[in-house]
Amino acid sequence: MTDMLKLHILPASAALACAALVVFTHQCAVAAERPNVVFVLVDNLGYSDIGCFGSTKHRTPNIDRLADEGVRLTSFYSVAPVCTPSRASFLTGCYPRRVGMHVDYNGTQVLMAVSSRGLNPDEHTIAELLKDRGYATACFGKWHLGDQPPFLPRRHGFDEFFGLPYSEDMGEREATEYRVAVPPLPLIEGETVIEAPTDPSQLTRRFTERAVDFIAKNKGRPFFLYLPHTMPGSTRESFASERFKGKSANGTYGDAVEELDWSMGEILKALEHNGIDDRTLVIWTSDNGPSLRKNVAHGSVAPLQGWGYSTDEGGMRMPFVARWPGQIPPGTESDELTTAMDLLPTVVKLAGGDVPADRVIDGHDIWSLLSGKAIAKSPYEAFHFYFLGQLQAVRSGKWKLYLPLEEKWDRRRWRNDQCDPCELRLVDLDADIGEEHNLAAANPEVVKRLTAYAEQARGELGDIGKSGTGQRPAGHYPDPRPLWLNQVKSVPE
Ligand SMILES: [Ca+2]
Repeated sequence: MTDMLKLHILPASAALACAALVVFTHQCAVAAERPNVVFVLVDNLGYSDIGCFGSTKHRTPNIDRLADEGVRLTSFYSVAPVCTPSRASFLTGCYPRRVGMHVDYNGTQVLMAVSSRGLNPDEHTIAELLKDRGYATACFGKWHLGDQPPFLPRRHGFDEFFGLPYSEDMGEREATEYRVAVPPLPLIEGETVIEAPTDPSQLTRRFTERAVDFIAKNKGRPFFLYLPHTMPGSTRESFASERFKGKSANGTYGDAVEELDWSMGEILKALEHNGIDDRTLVIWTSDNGPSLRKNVAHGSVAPLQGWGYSTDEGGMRMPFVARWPGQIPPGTESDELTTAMDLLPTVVKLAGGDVPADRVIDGHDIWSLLSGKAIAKSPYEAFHFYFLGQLQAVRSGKWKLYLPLEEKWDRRRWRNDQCDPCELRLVDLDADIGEEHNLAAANPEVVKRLTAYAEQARGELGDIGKSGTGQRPAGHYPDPRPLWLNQVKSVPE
């Protein structure tokens, strides 16, 4: 079979095509029904921090190569502007409020160390669904969906885990009257702490080495490799290993970004070296926009406005590239609205599986968009921007409506003193990607329509002070313990 023929047949319905054409080669069956998936998620990196999304500061030739050989999505959103809820959406295909991961018990925007909350073991992650399809699965990087035993990656479908249970800025802290002690930053293998404190400057290199080994070890079977890097990360200064330290034109942040690009290059080399390039889908994106660190901008979101930890475009619109040689046409792009919730339905479908039918999954299969179908449109009638538990904005088509709010919650939870009360604002993202002009007065019907979507979301998913009818509970572990070095695992799987 020629590559050209594969390109025409496979994207439409890979599994069906292979089933119908019994003369298909074994390679086709493997490639079409069960692609490997490499999902790289970086932390707190901005919309224009890589070359193929406009960066002129950072050298990112390997990530840019993904775009040259694949597709860029230019209106792809993370579903929250901070780590924990964003990651919950990527892995479950749901809004954070749907699965109870929008806030920690104490009201913080992400799960803190030694929290009794975590991703409910009853939820189905991508890893679990792919494992059911015979995939080898691994997570090398920052987890941040619960640090207690029932919530760690091994309990959520990953055969292997090597990484941090939470953010690299959650280092050792003594107990106080109000807070439990937090141990030195733990590096975990499986469910055992093997180093503490671990050196964050070595993490990108070490996660990459593990990824390359995993690819080689599993080249003969389908695999799902989740690589949630800790960089550029949450600390004021980012970290990079010696080879990259001090080498970029943008300080420690740039050094970290360029090491992340090196990492992507190593993985592409490993896929080629092991002969599985053409049956591997690679996805690369970020979990939320870059933060202002002591009011200094390290990353870039231009031409968007706003920063990480906000529902502005700069907080939640992410650079996204995907590559699958022979299946995704090279050098393509789509500006249709897509989100992190779409990863699960899309990937599970490509693996020949189905999304769980016993619950609501908010995301959609966007393979038609990734594979360049000319007529493919966004599957979203409306997309909702929550910060913690507060619904702050709604997008439908080109319109984004910022809802009128008496008190707008921001990263300090907390009053946003630039905007209280916040006025209703309607922006046309096609004409005004920088969100400068409020067109609400001239478009009352649009305001009415998007306001109705917001009301639907409030009923289904809830809002500040109001539960939604479609929410499911987070996981709860009544006796959380700090993850100390040399602690014996005490909770059976
Ligand atoms: Ca983050």
